[in-house]
Amino acid sequence: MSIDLSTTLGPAWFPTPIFTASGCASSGRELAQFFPLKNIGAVVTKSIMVKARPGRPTPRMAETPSGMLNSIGLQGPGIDSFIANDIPWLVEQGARIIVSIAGETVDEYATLARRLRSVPGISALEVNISCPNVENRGMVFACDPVSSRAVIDGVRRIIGGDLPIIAKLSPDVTDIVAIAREVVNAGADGVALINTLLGMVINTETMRPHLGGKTGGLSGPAIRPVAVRAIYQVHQAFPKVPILGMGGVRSGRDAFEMILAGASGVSVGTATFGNPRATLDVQEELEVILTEKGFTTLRSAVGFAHRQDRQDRQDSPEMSGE
Ligand code: RRO
Repeated sequence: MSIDLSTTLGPAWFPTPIFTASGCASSGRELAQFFPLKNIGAVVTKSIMVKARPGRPTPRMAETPSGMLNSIGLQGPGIDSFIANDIPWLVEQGARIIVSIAGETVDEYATLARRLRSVPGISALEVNISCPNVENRGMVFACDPVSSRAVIDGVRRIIGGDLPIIAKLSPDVTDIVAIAREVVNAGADGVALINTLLGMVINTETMRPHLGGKTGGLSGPAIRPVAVRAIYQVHQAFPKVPILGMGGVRSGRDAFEMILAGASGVSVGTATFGNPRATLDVQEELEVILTEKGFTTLRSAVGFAHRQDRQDRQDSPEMSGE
């Protein structure tokens, strides 16, 4: 089989389009016992903050139909430890690295960008403006166009042209295209679609919310159609803006669906909890499907589902002016 799986997210190049999803494999240490991290497109690390953080109270996970809720609450070692320990380890593994960052204020994002801009071995920054597990909804920058723009603008000013910026957006908005427009205008090279949806489980025995943090982020196959819809809409509006798709991908076929919708890369997250090899399995399955469908390059499949759509619109009486 000779198929060119390589892809780009703005100026960043990757040999394959299948990545880990932020938050589901920390910095990759646990996964490395199952496959060499250099064999997948990239490791997207758990969103890192300026300071170490213990996260939300337990329980932090709940099973839901075709998915799960998490309320981790940005647990992590803080940027100094991350730069000292995790990045050098990932570089040693030969992994391509996308560092996910999260802050409570625009200034915190800028501080993280400043700390990371000269660290060697990073392919891109994922600017996570959509974590649902924060103290209040006012801190979910991606739910507001002005706040979304302010964060990306601040990071872009610090980073200059050095590193590609991928803004991670929330599906919990009325118009995701409007938010995508803001972050792209502020200098994002691409968008990551989608973060988890805000959800809740109430334990009917205790009659109280199950999660320590009460609400949590819904992930897994249950949200895949929401992700496909968001990717399709954003690709339709901005066909040149690269999209990293994620949300419930478990198989090569699921990844292929996101690619047809317009994703140039696909992250595998929740599936990893049941099958630690899931990212590599998805990659291998995708290669087979692309070949079966007659594609010789990954790139030619990106956004393919829009072609017929565009054709239909051109053929319709309103479009052709008949
Ligand atoms: O840490 C979390 O609780 C978390 C994050 Br940062 C995120 O972006 N999405 C999510 O579902 N959980």
